[in-house]
Order: sequence, then structure tokens, then C-alpha cells
Amino acid sequence: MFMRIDHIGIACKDIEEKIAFFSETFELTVVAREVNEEQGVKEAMLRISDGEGGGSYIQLLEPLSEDSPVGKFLAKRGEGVHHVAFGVPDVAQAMAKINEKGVRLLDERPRHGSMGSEIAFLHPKDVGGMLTELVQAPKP
Ligand code: V0V
Ligand code: CO
Repeated sequence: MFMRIDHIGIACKDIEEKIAFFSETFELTVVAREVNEEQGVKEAMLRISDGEGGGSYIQLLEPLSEDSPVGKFLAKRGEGVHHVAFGVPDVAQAMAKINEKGVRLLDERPRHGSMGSEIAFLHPKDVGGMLTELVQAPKP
């Protein structure tokens, strides 16, 4: 079901500062920047590698408001790893299969994600404390 780690999402207070840090320290390039109103984030994708089914990235996330998922996370836990996203061939199919095993889905249907992807989240309490995202990359 999981083909690769698509991205590690990192919550930060100041995305510009963290973009500068990650790109300079690890020699990573920002390949996309987006504001996702539905998810309440301003985000940037820094490419680590390319692959046939999709690439692998670090996703930097700055909240658009305090009551968004990332805003609440920052208030409660501070900056750090917010979620891990796995690439799947078909997000709707993966959601159905995973839900059958008793894992709670946080989305009833796939949502719009970074760079034209389709995404869905799984409840962290059902995945060993890890907020988990499923990502279906757009067809090339
Ligand atoms: C909350 N909890 C977490 C967590 N956030 N555990 C691990 N990782 C996280 N990121 C824990 C929290 O400590 C609580 O445990 C429990 O889950 C319930 O949390 P809460 O604070 O009471 O509830 P909320 O209202 O903060 O909701 C948490 C969830 C929410 C995970 C349900 O953040 C959510 O729906 N997230 C999915 C959407 C999202 O995160 N979007 C932003 C990324 P205790 O303290 O009770 O033990 S957008 C993105 O990645 C995009 C666009 C993309 O990739 O393309
Ligand atoms: Co993400």
C-alpha cells in the first residue's frame, strides 16, 4: 500500500526562516509554495529525491491561524515534526482498506494537497501517536 515516504511535515512559526535554514544547511531546493486555506497552512516543499510514482520532500508548515491544526499543534507542542506522509497509488482505495482495519480517518473524502496531490489524514491516536497522511501524486 505504501510506496514511499512522500514527505515529513514540520510545523514552524516562521516559514521564511525555516526555508532559509533547510535550504542552506541541507542544500535542498524549494520546488513549490502554496497557501492551502482548507488546511489552514502556508507551506513549502523542499525536494529530497524524485521517483516514478512521485518524489520525496520536506514540507514546511506555517499556520494561517491559531485555531488551525498546525496553529494548535504549535501552541501545545512547539515547533517540530507534525506529520509523516506516505505515497499510495490510490488514496480513496487506501482510505477504505485502512478504515476497514479500525483506523479512524480524519477526512471523509480525499482533499486537495500540495502540488496537485490528493491527500487524506489518519488519526494519530490510532497510528502510534503519529499523524499520518496518505498522498496520491498527480499523474505525470
Ligand atoms: C494532535 N495530536 C497529535 C497531533 N495533533 N499527535 C501527533 N501528531 C500531531 N500532529 C494529539 C493531541 O496531542 C491529542 O492527544 C489528540 O491528538 C487530539 O488532539 P487535539 O489537540 O485535542 O485535537 P485537534 O483539534 O488539535 O486535532 C488534532 C487532529 C487535527 C490531528 C485531529 O490536527 C487534524 O485533523 N489534522 C489533519 C489536518 C492537518 O493536520 N492539516 C495540516 C497539514 P492528547 O493530548 O489528548 O493525548 S496540511 C498538509 O499536510 C498538506 C496540505 C499537504 O501535505 O499537502
Ligand atoms: Co502534508
